[in-house]
Amino acid sequence: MNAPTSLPPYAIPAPVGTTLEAHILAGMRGSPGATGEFTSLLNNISLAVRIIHARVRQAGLAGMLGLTGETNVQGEQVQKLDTYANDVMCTMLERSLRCSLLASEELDEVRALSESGKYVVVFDPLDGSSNIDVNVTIGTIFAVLRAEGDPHRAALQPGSKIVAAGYAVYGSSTALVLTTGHGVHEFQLDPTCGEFFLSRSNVKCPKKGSLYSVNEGNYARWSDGVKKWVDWMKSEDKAAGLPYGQRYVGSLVADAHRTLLKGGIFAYPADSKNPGGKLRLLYEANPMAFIFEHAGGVATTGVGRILDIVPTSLHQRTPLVLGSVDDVAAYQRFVREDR
Ligand code: FBP
Repeated sequence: MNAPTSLPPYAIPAPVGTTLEAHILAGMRGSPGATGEFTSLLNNISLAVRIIHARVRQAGLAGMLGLTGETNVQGEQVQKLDTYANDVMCTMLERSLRCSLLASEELDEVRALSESGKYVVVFDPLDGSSNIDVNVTIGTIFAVLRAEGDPHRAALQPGSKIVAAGYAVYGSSTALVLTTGHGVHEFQLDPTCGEFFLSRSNVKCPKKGSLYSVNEGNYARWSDGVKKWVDWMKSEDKAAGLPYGQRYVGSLVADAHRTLLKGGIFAYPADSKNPGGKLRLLYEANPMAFIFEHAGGVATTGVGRILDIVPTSLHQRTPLVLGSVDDVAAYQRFVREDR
């Protein structure tokens, strides 16, 4: 009996989307001298994200909510999911044998791995910890650098040296946004088969948006320039498209992801409580800055380019302003008055 020529209507629809691995491999084919080590490192990171995704989705049932009772190097109370996500990232990076050194928000010091590893990975295993217990979007943020120079200081390279950066958003769906310096691409996790499929390629941050995102609870602690900026954002000015709408989730990944796709501005300025800023340079600001710049957006301290900062310590903080070219330029005009 011959095979049926056309599949019955309830058969599996084809064609299947582009997987993350196929997308990375296609990118590597274009790179002379590519050895596949970079691809396998990124595959290990995406597997870590899928394992963390699975635990996040069942956290409330698996006793994974709440605190461990420990305090991390940031002085923050550690959530059980922080520790779990950190363990998963460390294990997958170690197993990759491609990583000579890692640095994590949850580890006091860098961790040396395989000497033959060509890459350094810096990461925030679980971003938005304050939102874990209330079922609000959280994420994982990472950046990859080449293991150059003094092995112990290889994590302290400026963001301009990054070769790949990405973040995962554990929200209504799980998405992974990634750039290896050739455009910014978004992948959605299909939980039915546990695979990431390309959902948006060559993401561009719009030149101007209509949303601003900042924790206004810090208003009293801000400089005059920042206060004037936020007051202006809320003022009535049809020509300038004001007032803007306000959105603030309190998870960098969520606020940045919305800003990347819809445009507008996210800001975590320095203030009298955090004079150096709150967010961490190496594994929060730098990866986001690399992604925004490759999507045609901007990432600044308000005064200078985030990716130009030469890090001096592992957990140093920085003011961070991300977003559309026009909206960040407006912010900078206001804070310039502070100087
Ligand atoms: P972690 O949760 O990884 O420590 O990140 C810090 C963070 O939660 C960011 O995700 C977020 O943008 C910011 O802090 C929120 O701070 P605040 O509660 O002061 O607005």
